[in-house]
Parts: sequence; structure tokens; C-alpha cells
Amino acid sequence: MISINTRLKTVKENDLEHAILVGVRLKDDRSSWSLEDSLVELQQLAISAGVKVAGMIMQKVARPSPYYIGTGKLDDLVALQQSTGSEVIIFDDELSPLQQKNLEQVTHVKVIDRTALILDIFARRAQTREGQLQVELAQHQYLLPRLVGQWSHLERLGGGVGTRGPGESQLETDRRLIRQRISRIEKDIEKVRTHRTLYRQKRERAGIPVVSLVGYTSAGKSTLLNALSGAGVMVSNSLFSTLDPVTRRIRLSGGFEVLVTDTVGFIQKLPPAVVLAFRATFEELQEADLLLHVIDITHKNTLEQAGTVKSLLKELNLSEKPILTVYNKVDLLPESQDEAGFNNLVQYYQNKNADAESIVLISAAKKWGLKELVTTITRMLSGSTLLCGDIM
Ligand SMILES: Nc1nc2c(ncn2[C@@H]2O[C@H](COP(=O)(O)OP(=O)(O)OP(=O)(O)O)[C@@H](O)[C@H]2O)c(=O)[nH]1
Ligand SMILES: [Mg+2]
Repeated sequence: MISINTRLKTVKENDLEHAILVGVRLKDDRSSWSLEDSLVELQQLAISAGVKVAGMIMQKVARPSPYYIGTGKLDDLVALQQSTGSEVIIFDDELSPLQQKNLEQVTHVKVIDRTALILDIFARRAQTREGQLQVELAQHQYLLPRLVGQWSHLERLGGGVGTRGPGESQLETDRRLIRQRISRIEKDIEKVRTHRTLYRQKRERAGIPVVSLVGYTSAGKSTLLNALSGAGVMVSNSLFSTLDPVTRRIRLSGGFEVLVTDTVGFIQKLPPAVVLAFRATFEELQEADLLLHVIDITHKNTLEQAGTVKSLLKELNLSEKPILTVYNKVDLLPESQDEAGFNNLVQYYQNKNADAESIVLISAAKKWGLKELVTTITRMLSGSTLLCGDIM
């Protein structure tokens, strides 16, 4: 198992590694994200994982080769890696085990993909037992199909004495150990989850509505929770600052109370292993009476980010929930440098947009627009009769 654990720790703690990033656009890719923007995001992920980006390579290809990129680009990649002395190459898309092995054999450095990078950030951020278990589960699930690649080179040498036998049995042992570990983690997660279900039932009896913050990573969800409740949740400009869900009770106008939950952010190309492992966290969202979709209005990819969140909500069967769209970071817009400018902008927006009812503009950092936000939350919850009755 030592070799497996070493592979899992793709990026070393407290050690600035230098990386080359590689982005590829396949011909049949229907993503709304441009190759360049996706790579810029990968760069932010790399920085969030403590990696220094030394160079980037991009290519559009019809279909992936055994090296994912074409052979000409592969030469460029090797040259760039050597001239920068980079220790790691990070691909923006999931590599097959064989592609990863082929690339490592040619470049002689570690080759990882976006998924491994995201899992590495998650491993650094997880604070609670449940969060750590979920990350570990995701890592093992990511690794399991990839074990094949580590031994197949022995088979390709022609098999027979000294290759197929030991290789195969080692592979089986590794697989079995990982499967055992996976089922142990699943059981542990189940235990933690039972705890949470009990807590949830208690809350349901108390009848307090739940408002859940959802949105792209770094949209400002935790900043908003802090602004609403003084929660003191960690906020940072690195991606995936929040991993473990946090719930705070806040008082709305009229003395009503709601629970506001902050949770892991979304990102494009969210790895299936992560979705699977964080099932419990995402399932919590099913309990929400209202979703606040927090959007960074100033990001270059605001539309793409919002679209990514919407399709993930659909995948998680959450798109039927009442949703309030919250445009955040309005203080960064040139029209609203101060509160008076902000109020003018809100007024202008409300007059102009027929659907302004379910959209609120705010600055979580400056605490602008929070009163309007709270009023809208109250109205939406009252509309669903959740705030009727005596819950105090
Ligand atoms: N100027 C400005 N910056 C903001 C605002 N809201 C959040 N930020 C900044 O945006 C960055 C991300 O904020 P977070 O609250 O950590 O975002 P998040 O959505 O919780 O991100 P994850 O936990 O990574 O999913 C931080 O640097 C915040 O200071 C805002 O209203 N205005
Ligand atoms: Mg957060």
C-alpha cells in the first residue's frame, strides 16, 4: 500500500512544485467554456494547491492520442518541461491510465490531471471527519481503475516468466486492499451520516426552514454566510476554501428564523469520483426549502459558471427547488463604487427587469443589499407557506 499512498499525494505539502499545464480541446467538445478560460481556471486550481505554474501548452485535436496530445505537441511539452525544470505536468482533462503512463515514460516527470489536482486541494481543506472520509473515498475511487496502468507495461513486455505472474498478483492484491478500504470508508461515512440524519429529524420537528447557499467556487458563499450571521467561516480567494458544510441560524424580518447552510462549491468538469463521494453532502441540499444561487457578477466567465451550476443542480435533481439568484461582488462594478451608486444600480435594475423578483444584487463583502435579500428570502419562504404558523 505504500506505493499507492505515495501516488495519492500528488502535490507535496509546503513544497512549491513547478508545473506545466496542458489544455486540449477535442473536436466534439460541446462545452461552453473556451480552452483558454478553462486553462486559466486550472491555473487557479494549481495555485490553490500550492503549485507554481511555469508554462502552458494548448492544442485542438480531433481525438486523443495515446499521449492525449499529438506527437508534435509532445515534443514541445518535453522541451518546455526541460527548459523550466518543472517537476509536474497537469492536464486539464481526465487522462486514461495508459495515457498517463505513456506521458510519464516520455517526460520522466509526474503527470496528473485536473481530477487529481482537485482531490489534492480537497485533501488539504477537509477539516471534519466526514469531509476527510469523503475525500479519501474519492481518492480511492479515482485510483481503482487506474491501477491497471501501473502493471500493464509488464504484460506488454511479452508476458511469461517474471512478468505476468508477479504483476498480476500484485495488481490483484492492490485492488483488493483498495476495495476493502473503500467499503470500510463507506461504512464509516454511513455512521457519520446517521448522526446527521438524527440531527436533521430534530430540526424538522422544530420546523425551521432551511436556506442553502449554492454556487461556483469562489462566488462568495461563505462571505455571505458570514455577513448574514457573523459565522466566522474561512473565506479566501483560493478555490474550494469551503469543503465541510456549515449551518447557522439567522433571524429574518418579523422574528422568523431560518437555517442557512454553506457547502462545497461547484466547478466545471467536477470529477464523477467527487460527486459520488460527496453524495451525502449534496443530498443535504435536498432538505433545503430555498436555494440561493450565489453568482460572482464580475467574473469573466459569469455566464459559463452560472450555466455549470445550473446543469449540476439538474444532475443532482435540485432544479425543481425554489431558487433565488444572488448576484454578488457588485462593489467591484465601476457603476457602484459606493453605497449610493449601488442603490442607484439596484433601482435601475429593478425597473428594467421583469424577472427582478427572484434576483437580488448584493455585495457580501460590503454588506450591501442584505436587507433586500432577507426580505426576498422571507417573501419566497412565506409564499411556500413555510413561514406561516408559529415557529418561534
Ligand atoms: N469585492 C468583493 N469580494 C468578495 C465579495 N464576496 C466575496 N468576495 C471575495 O471572493 C473570494 C471568495 O469568497 P468566499 O466567500 O471564500 O467564496 P466561496 O463561494 O465560499 O468559495 P468556496 O468555498 O471556494 O466555494 C474571497 O477573496 C472574498 O473576499 C464581495 O461582495 N465583494
Ligand atoms: Mg466557501
